[in-house]
Amino acid sequence: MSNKNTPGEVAATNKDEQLDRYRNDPTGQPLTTNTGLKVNDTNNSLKAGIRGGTLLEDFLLREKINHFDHERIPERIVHARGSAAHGYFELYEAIPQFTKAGIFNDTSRKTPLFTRFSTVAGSKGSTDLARDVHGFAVKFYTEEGIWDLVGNNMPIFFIQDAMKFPDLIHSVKPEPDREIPQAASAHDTFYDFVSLTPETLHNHIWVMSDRGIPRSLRMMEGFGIHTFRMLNDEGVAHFVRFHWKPLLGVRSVTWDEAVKISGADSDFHRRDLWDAIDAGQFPEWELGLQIIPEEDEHKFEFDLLDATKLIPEEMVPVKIVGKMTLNRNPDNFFAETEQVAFLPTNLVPGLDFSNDPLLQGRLFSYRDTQLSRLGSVNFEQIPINRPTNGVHNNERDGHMQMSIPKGNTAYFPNSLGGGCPYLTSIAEGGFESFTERVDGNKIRARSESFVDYYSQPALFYRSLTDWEKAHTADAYTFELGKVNYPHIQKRMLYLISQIDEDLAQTVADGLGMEVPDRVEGPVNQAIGADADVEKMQPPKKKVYLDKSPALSETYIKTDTIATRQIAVLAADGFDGDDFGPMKEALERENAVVKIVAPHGGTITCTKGHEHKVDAAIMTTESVLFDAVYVPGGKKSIEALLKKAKYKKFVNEAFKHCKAIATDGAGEQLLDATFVADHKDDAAVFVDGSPKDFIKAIAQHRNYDRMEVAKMVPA
Ligand code: HDE
Repeated sequence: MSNKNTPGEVAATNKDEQLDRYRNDPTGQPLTTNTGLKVNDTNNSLKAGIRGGTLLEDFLLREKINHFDHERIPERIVHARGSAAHGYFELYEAIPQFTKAGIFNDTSRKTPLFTRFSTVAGSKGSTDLARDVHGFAVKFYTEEGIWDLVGNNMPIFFIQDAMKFPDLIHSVKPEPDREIPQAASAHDTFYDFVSLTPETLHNHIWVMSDRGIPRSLRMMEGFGIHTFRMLNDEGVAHFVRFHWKPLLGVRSVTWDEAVKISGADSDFHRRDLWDAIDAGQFPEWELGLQIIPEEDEHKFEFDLLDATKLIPEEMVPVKIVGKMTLNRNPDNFFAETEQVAFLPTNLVPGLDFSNDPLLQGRLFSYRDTQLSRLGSVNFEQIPINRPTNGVHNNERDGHMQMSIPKGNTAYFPNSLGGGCPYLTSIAEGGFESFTERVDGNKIRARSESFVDYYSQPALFYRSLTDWEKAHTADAYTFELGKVNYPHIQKRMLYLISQIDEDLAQTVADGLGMEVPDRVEGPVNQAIGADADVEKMQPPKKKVYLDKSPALSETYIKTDTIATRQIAVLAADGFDGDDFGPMKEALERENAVVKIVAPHGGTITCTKGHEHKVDAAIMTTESVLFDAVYVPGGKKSIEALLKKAKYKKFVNEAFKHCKAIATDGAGEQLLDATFVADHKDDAAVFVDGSPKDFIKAIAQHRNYDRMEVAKMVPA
């Protein structure tokens, strides 16, 4: 790679090394103005007399206040709430038969990357635990330039054509008159839109399932959604869909927890990601590809260009090709996480788009939005957005140009500049667009091959476990219960009945309504005023696959409890002989053990050792933990029993189907709770072994307890 003539920038093979040129460390440095002037007082303004008015002359005051006044930029129009981390990608196996992209051909490379996770609807300061689609955007700094894989944690999208995106987003965002509700889909306008636009049903049922409320950003799958293309050295193309598979498995919280976490710690996901990386517990995802030869394009019962359809893994297996590890937190939230700009148009040779009409619209939107968000066509010069290879072109000037382009030619072709920057042939690595034969009329319409809205939501629902189905039905009932217009609720019930009649009946029972057997007016108004509405009505669901086990959260197996948060309920006089071995066993598995005591500071165990309290009971909540352990110790238990919140803590852990263990007198706390009559539960351990407790935590939840858990008055 050449360092020659890189405007203002030396090429870097290492993103961290490149970022280091921009880091500003104030340690041991004097405070200065932006012009480097050392300052001797930043507490008092310059006044005409000690009690007099402030002088216009005070440039120190003006610089400080002026910068402050302009410290905000517009938040992202969608995906405003997000958290990010640095990491790298490693390839397991070269795949030159599919793509010539360097990142997929060189197993010795460690490609630096920056990944941002987000919710969609809420503002920048909204709760992490909103029920929502989650963004999963990865920026790879490859040797051939930046590749952005800007995906979500669900494999399909709400709409089929980019033209509908502003409508979708306007319907889900807070209603424009009162700006209510924040970060929530449970409101009239969203369901008005969804019920009139049945193509949304598939993504919608995913959001209603537990996938909409992940336990951790580290426990979500990621999907590129659209069909893309891979091109090999000979220009032969394959269709491809991208999948990220978390090594920690896919795990979620329950809705009751989500609501309570939003109050107890609205930064729950952000904190979890940061803490895990900070503790050296680096989250990892494997990258998988579903590869389809060009000639198989029309082999499926759905259209590969339709982003509301997934390709079941049972029909096209996911080929695992590499792994992403996130191993470093950003230095600065604004400079990196807020200013990072993802563009689906950021591609490298060997990758290309398909004609998916949703993807095609995105190819315009992302560059456009950066201009209002970051304010200048030079946004790619912001350190986090810079490629690690050199940038040379004739795009000059503009707000905040950070480079000093040399020479007197800013055009191509030129002879005065020696023909530089010069073009690169495809053989030598110049970008190549796939040559595709296109025939047909220029037409503003929807392909009939897209008109199947029920088959895949039905497949998804059929593939869930009983507890996943029950949670999904509860979510529909909750959301539709927040809708104030019976005609919208009825339209939704009708559409749900087309997915699954039992599901619709359960939701209708919860709403105190009947499932209608028809619905007034065309429910498919997204197809245009002149479309043949009758012809474009969605047909009854098809069954081309009975079940797709890969769609259930239980599909990815894992037995780790690393980073799981274990609450130890204890007070002065707790049994050190119980606690020691349990703590050791949990920490050996890299779980995080936290003492929740009646007060802050320290508590002393029966062995006379002082233990630091991690949280006083009044500062924390059961929903912030994955499991509860109560060591013995008569004095300790007496103290816990005096505080009602400990009983609430245990009751809630039981309600949320978490593992609970006690030793010795710890059982007395259980006896004072709902758990007293359920000590035979498979994830309740009275004087049990740490090994069994650990196994139960690794299972995430004991949902066999679900029906009993509903009775807990917490
Ligand atoms: Fe986005 N989307 N989107 N989107 N999207 C944005 O770009 C848009 C879509 C996704 O962490 C915006 O820089 C249109 C699908 C993620 O910074 C904006 C359409 C998928 C992120 C935009 C879609 C996504 C965005 C707002 C329909 C999954 C956050 C700020 C044609 C495959 C990236 C920004 C980050 C962000 C437009 C549909 C994922 C406005 C027009 C489908 C993860 O450009």
